[in-house]
Amino acid sequence: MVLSAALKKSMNNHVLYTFRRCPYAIRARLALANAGVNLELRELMLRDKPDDMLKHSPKGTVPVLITSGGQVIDESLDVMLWALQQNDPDNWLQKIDNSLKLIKENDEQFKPLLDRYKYADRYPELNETQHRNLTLPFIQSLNKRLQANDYLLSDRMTLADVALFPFIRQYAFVNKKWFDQLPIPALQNWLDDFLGSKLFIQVMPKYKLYNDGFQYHFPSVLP
Ligand SMILES: N[C@@H](CCC(=O)N[C@@H](CS)C(=O)NCC(=O)O)C(=O)O
Repeated sequence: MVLSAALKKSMNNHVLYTFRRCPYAIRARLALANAGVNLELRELMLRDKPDDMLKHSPKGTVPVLITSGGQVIDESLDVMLWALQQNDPDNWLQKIDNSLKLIKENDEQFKPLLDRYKYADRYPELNETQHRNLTLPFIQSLNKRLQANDYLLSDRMTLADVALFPFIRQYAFVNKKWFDQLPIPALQNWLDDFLGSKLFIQVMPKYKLYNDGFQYHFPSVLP
């Protein structure tokens, strides 16, 4: 069978289905970019997921990485670990057990509280301030860690920093004015540094949609 050039190309490349603002997709792109993994990026909207993505990963969440060998990796943490196993130039995998513990706390305990605060009108059993109050112990615990070290687990960035950052970003921007006046300067500085970093900017260009016929080389070529 003669393959079209496009099909041949996509068979040789890793492919990433992603949604720009999704915190899970952001953490995956950060790890992939830092590892220098070249891939074909396919941007989507959650309400209009490409059929070929759903064929590979019917659960329908982003990110989804399909490796050139055909392996489907559809959990963001697994994408990060896969990327860093290819190449981990800054040793983000140091203290991996502690990283995984903190990431679990973020994903399983903090994230549901963040959703309730961000979408408080969908959870009317409490008002927004009450929902927000429930998030504070975790936020304060991160600030305390950052008072002790430059990063969450040590004076070097680890997987935990990269995996949590997109969620803290999302949390801060629910009400940035309120977040900025909290007495948590260590966490605010950590967030600001990350927001201004080359790596973050590199993974946040506005891509056109794969369903409209666009796909991009990632991370090197900006659209
Ligand atoms: N546990 C998954 C969660 C990914 C996830 O929930 N992504 C959201 C977007 S931020 C999603 O795709 N939701 C599906 C939808 O809203 O249709 C992971 O870590 O990759």
